[in-house]
Amino acid sequence: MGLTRRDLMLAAGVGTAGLVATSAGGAAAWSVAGPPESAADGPVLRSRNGRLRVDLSAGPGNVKVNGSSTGGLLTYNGRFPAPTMVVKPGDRLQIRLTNKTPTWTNLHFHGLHVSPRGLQDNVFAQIEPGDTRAYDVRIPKDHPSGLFWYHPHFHTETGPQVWAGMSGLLIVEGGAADLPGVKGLRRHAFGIREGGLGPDGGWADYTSLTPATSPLFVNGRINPRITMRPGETQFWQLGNIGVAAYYQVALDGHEFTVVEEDGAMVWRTWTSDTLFFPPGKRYGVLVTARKRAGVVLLRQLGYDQGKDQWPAAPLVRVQIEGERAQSVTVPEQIGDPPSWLTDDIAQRRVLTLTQAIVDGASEFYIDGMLFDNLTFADVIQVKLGTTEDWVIRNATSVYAGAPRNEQHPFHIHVNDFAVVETGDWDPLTNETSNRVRVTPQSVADTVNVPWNAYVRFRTHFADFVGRSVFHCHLLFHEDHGMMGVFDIVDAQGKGAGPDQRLPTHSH
Ligand SMILES: [Cu+2]
Repeated sequence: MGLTRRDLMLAAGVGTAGLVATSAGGAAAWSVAGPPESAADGPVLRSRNGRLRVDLSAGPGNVKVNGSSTGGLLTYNGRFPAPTMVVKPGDRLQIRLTNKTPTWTNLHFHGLHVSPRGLQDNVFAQIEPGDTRAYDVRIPKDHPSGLFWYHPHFHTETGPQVWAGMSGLLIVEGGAADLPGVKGLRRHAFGIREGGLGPDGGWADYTSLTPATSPLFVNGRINPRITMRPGETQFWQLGNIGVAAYYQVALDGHEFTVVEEDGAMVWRTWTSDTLFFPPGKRYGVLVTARKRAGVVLLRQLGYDQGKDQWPAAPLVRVQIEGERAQSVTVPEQIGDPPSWLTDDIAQRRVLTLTQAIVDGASEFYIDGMLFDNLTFADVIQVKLGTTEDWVIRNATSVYAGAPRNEQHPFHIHVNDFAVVETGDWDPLTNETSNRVRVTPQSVADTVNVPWNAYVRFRTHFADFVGRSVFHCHLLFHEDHGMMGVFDIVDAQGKGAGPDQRLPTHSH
């Protein structure tokens, strides 16, 4: 319901650009004819009268990938990527999720500040194969505006299911998009992710994921095309909705003015030639096209994550053409920092990310613990309404037993944080160096922690009690243990819900 007719109409607008995979020395080479502009942004489902009702069916089936029917994916409603959902602060997001996959699943709304209990943003929810469950996510009236995304978060299945196609964009309207001058600009939302075709032409197996053989998709397309008029300013929201790739993104000869980070308007804008996207990261930016017509490319410049080296690749073809347009600028100061940034610190915590090879298999830990083994004694208790100071440090180099180190994108659910300090840290001597005090200009929900380094942030636990998680957003790491649990508890001791059982079932 709701989806069907609109989807059919949108599908009719999608062109016939072919995805061509040719075998050359065993490696897949990729080329593609330019898809029509209508395909650059995927299908959109918008809330009406305070509600967005969606039927989502998660399951296998042949799916159009870059214009070609492809088997071996798991998708929502047969779409790759899943439909973009657009809601407003104060809306209810009501999703009837039917699980037609062969394993457990659930839904996570990455970055949303909503309840982690019941069937809202509850990663402990378990939806069995064949079951249909009704999510009812109540988005607060004062919810930040920006780009979010949704994907399954059932432990051990998150990586395989997102890899197979189950992720999509979620936009909360307002914020930077409504700034004077910005409102009315042409907009694009780009969900960027890696993927792959197997030898049989179907979607490649998750375990075969390598940077060298993974083509990059933007809204399910390889190198989609958009247009800009000379001098035109557009508002772009970009997010990394894949499983492992890191992106350093640039637009030839242009710069980005950052107005939004991780689903919240920044309070001080900044300009940059590049945008850095570890898994899960999002930015909203203003881009002003040069005055000369022609084609420029939005590019992945490439990134060395330590274990994986992501190569350079084009993402979007930007055709600058037509009549000159008026450029738009915004002031540096567009908002105010959250008042909790100057709160007294109720609690300081240090979390250490490590990994090891055990019996030939990779294990990933937070403070030496696998998520699978956590008991109630390992759950971090935080108090509703307080502000804490957390240090996340990466000791991968000590335990990796491998010549290369790894970086970890740290992500926490329910509440945002503001990074206040970064630096190097030697896990052998416990000495810190190159300390940089950061004056926050924005909040975030995802931050990269390089090897032998640390990140310090402040976070405030507002509005919602319940049990939730923090974890590495490299989904293989998360699925293999690098995830911790925290309970937000109110003054009466109310916290985790009855449907938020730990994997050890011992709470
Ligand atoms: Cu990691």
